[in-house]
Amino acid sequence: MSSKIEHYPGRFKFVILLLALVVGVIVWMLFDRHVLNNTFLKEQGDLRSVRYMPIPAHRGMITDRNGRYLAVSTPVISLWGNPKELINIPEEWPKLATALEQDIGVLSDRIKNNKDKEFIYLARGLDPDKGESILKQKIIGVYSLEEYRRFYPAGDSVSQVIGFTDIDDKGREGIELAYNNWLTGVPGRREVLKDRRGHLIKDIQVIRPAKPGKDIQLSIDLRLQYLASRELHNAIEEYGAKSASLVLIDVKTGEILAMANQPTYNPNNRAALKPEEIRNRALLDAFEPGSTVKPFSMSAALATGRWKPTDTVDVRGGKLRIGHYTISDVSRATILDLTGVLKKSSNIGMSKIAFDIGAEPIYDVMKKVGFGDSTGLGFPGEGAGFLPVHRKWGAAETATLSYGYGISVTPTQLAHAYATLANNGVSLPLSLIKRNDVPNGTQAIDPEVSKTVRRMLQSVVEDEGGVFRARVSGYLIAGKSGTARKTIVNKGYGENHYRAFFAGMAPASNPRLVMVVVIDDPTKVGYFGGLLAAPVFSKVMSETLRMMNIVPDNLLTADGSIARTTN
Ligand code: 59J
Repeated sequence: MSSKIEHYPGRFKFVILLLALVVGVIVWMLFDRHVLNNTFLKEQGDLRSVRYMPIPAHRGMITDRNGRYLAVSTPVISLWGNPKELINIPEEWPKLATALEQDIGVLSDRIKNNKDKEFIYLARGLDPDKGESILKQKIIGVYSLEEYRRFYPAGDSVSQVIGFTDIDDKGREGIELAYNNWLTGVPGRREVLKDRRGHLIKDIQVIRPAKPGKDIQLSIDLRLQYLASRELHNAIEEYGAKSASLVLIDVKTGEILAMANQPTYNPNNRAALKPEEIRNRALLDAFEPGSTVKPFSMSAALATGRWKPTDTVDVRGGKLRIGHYTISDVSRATILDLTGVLKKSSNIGMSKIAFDIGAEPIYDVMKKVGFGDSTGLGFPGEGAGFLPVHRKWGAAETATLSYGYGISVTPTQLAHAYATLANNGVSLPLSLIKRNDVPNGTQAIDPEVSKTVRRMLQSVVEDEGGVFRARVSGYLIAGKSGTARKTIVNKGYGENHYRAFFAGMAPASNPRLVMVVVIDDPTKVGYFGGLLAAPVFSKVMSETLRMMNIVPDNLLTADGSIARTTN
């Protein structure tokens, strides 16, 4: 058998050779791919890697009632870096720092401190042009992200209402916070082909389109808002006041047409935000409203049927003692009818009426017009104020409630209550969002009573000796001024700190608009509401009536007599 093998020595050699050749080819191929052609293939592979990228969804717009932009999202580019790559190219850092307009020391420290990470932000929210020009320099380890940045075209005039978003586009204050879910979009997803440096080679497909956030149209009229904000600004300057607020309501719909506060801030530049500028005082700050609530106490008195406008009270002396408590009047008077009590703003007169009817009817009206309850606007941090309730009301508590102390309200609540008086006693829920339909209201004050009180408030402004600074030429105004001493923590009522108010409506014959003006802690000119707040009311109301084309109800006729429309 062994001799047989020796007969075919050539065949054996051939097989060995063949095997060796195959092994050799494999080794060569391995060598070729792993050593000779390594970079070429790696580059080819890297050049064509499939990635998934988010498609940014833009946030819904906020506009005023006429579609004017209040908050819009503009596309921006954010640049990020991969420190693992950047750490290897220190020679490029100065170029990068210059392009980013950043300090080279700070940038190199950030790269070094994050050298084990794969992501750091280099710059966020750059103008697309700027971002692209930096990307064009093709610095290794520098990548981009598409994002949106919020821009507030109306500047500082509506800032406390709109609020703002943070760097991640999330609502942080105001409407931006309250309606964050509504405004926020859902990012989409796309499949792309990218090179190793993250540069897009090819869009493959949109896996899920971005769902943009939904828009919001506010009830605010930007023209009126500008006007209100400007006049409040002038007022705090002229009066040396700490702050001021204004609320303007459409009586027929419950929509808030303007809500302004000073001091304010520019939402587009929030480098040095101060808490006192951010607060939407008109909705958040509650304080003792003083005599601006007298019309509601008067409504209660009339509604009991025990009082009619011609009835009188004796307010002689200017002081009324009840036990340890003294009620004082600033303006001296003798015998006043009910209109006179409002015109002279007699605390004594109001208290005597309150003693006669008791505190409960007054409490009931105040409760029904919304004092002590949040207005339900859903605004973050909105105040409810405070309406006291007692099982047994003492004389001092009854008196102070009737002329506006021991109770606290926000400017918006006060405006809401006046809007109810203006709307024949029907309380409509307020809205900061534009309304298409007017919701059902509730009858909070008897319609006849509200008409009577309105006529009294017209006398307060339009009659001789009235609050003439609140008047508007061509229109009849009904309203009430107020001046309230401010309480100082642990010190009771301060001698030199006041709030000046004016709350009113126009045209008085058939009111369309209600406005409340509050000036906090004036230090110049004076401190009475009739002196400081009434002129602001007059200026803003005057322009508002004209801008809204509301028919005048107080025009001079050709023969010089006054044509007054009454309802
Ligand atoms: C007033 C108060 C403080 C609290 C008094 C204003 C009270 C009171 C205890 C003295 C200035 C002042 C609970 S005045 O609003 O009566 O608006 O044009 O602050 O009475 O009992 O040196 N308003 N204001 N009262 N307190 N407590 C008048 C009046 C009002 C005016 C002027 C003159 C006060 C007509 C206020 C206005 O109607």
